[in-house]
Amino acid sequence: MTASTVTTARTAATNRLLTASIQPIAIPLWYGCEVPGVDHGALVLRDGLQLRWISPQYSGLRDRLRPAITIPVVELDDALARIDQRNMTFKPAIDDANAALANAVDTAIQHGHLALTLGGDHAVAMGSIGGAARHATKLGVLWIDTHPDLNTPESSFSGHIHGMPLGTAIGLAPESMRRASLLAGQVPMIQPEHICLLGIRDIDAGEEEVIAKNGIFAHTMDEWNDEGILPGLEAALNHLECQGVDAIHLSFDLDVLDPAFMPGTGTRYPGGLTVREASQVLRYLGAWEGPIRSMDLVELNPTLDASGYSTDIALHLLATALGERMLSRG
Ligand SMILES: [Mn+2]
Repeated sequence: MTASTVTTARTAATNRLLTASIQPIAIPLWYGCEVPGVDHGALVLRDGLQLRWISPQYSGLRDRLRPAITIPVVELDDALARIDQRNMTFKPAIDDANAALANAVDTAIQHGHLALTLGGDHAVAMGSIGGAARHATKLGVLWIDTHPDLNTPESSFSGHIHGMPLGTAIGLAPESMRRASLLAGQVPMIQPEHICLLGIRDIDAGEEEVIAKNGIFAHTMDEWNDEGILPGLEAALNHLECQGVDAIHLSFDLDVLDPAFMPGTGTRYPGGLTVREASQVLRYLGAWEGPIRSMDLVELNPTLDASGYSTDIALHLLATALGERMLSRG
């Protein structure tokens, strides 16, 4: 099966992954996962992408790459003393950063760029989805992650805000996550039926309930594996098309990879994607004709993998998503 069999009617909408100018937006946020180091991941991805395409063979990719924007994140002197208190202490700092991120994503999309958010932890998806949703009537979200991130401050066991971005985006916490909930200008930012979850395998009971109650499209990693990586991906994309979404945000959490390939991330869980499978998914998405306008790559924590292997893989997958191939023939 090829990408062209998936889409027939949506040729007018543009997939920006392989063709648009690329606007990297680094957001060195770690307050959502409460594990320092993932902030460094944002800067490593930002700078690594720039360096990677210096050689002449990559001039086409380099020409698409715009100077990166870096979203300021307030440095709290006592941050390390505040972690794991389950008291939402980092919420104001996260809200401030996401407000700036949403504006940057909004502007990038408006100018026709691919809005590329480089985390940072997954709490940044509140900002990126908020910004992307401002430019869509029905924003679809393709969420490739070990975690559904459908928690709220009320349901979360850990209290870590990086487990709450989708819960916030579908309006489950209009009061307790008030500022974040309003990032798209309306609550909710997106409808649950416009979300596809792929690769989930570390799922809280409350999240399972939200998935069931709202009929959210969800393939666990085992289901995705049994169905086949490309057929499962096609099913998700067909679901988004059938829902009539007019723009798509891709949110890729590196912890969806198997920890054997991606030890440098904070919440590891066995049985994830191989590097080749992740590459296959990203290359398929690039060839697809649906309206992907924005993307997140999140949760790289280089300090958890001093070998540099995780960073290499993250950059390899990022470059693959943006069109880098092993040979120019594809
Ligand atoms: Mn995750």
